[in-house]
Amino acid sequence: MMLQYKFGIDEIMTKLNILREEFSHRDDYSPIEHVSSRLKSPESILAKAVRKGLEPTIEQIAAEVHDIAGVRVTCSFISDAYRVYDMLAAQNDIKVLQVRDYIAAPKENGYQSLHMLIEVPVFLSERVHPVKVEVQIRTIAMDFWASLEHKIYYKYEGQVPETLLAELRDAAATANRLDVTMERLHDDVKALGSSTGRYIDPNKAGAIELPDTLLRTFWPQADAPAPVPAPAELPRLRSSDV
Ligand code: 0O2
Repeated sequence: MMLQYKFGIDEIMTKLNILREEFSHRDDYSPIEHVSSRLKSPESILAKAVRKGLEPTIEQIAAEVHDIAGVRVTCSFISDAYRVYDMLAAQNDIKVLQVRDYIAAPKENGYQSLHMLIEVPVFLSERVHPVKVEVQIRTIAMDFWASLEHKIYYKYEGQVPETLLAELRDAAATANRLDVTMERLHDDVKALGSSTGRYIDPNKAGAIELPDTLLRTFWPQADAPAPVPAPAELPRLRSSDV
């Protein structure tokens, strides 16, 4: 049983690594920063089964414990998390069984992450076995918060003092502000990159690329990016032109 879950993890890791490599080659940027996986230990599976009041049978456990095979994807930006979700959900050998969007609706303690429970076929020698894998997709900031919260939770054996819980909720809000700010900055820089104008340096008799917004800051009279003549005919602009 555990081997089948391991194969399920292998399938999803391969899919994610292919996506990551393809993005890195094509765009020089990947929405996937990091991928890790873990197979829940038999002790943790049993503990979860007991917590959920299940019969300790393989059938009950396989039906009700959804995160025996777990894959975690970290992304730089919140929009990347949804992008990764869309790319996985669109693969036609993957069946999405359940989605929990703790980014849109964070948990009471501040936990944020996008969870998708998926089923992937594993091709064994004599049959095809559908395996459930829980994929957690989140930003680096959310991941940082979740791993610390997890440690604190286990250190206090679930009885975390209220002051610490309040600080964790604050920290989750801070992490979210950081995510939102970083994403806005990233979008601004992308927008600058896609609309560059040209500024002719009077001293160097050459043209350098400047984002439109900067060009207009230094050259307000420019309604459109300055036309760039062929190098041989470059004019010398007076400083009053600029
Ligand atoms: P571990 O040690 O990471 O394996 P369900 O039976 O599906 O209704 P479940 O399994 O609690 O209930 O579902 P959920 O909410 O999808 O949580 C599954 C996993 O998400 C957890 O597994 C954690 O890894 C992570 N997670 C959920 N809530 C929190 C949280 O508040 N803080 C942190 N740090 N992680 C969380 P396990 O088995 O609880 O833990």
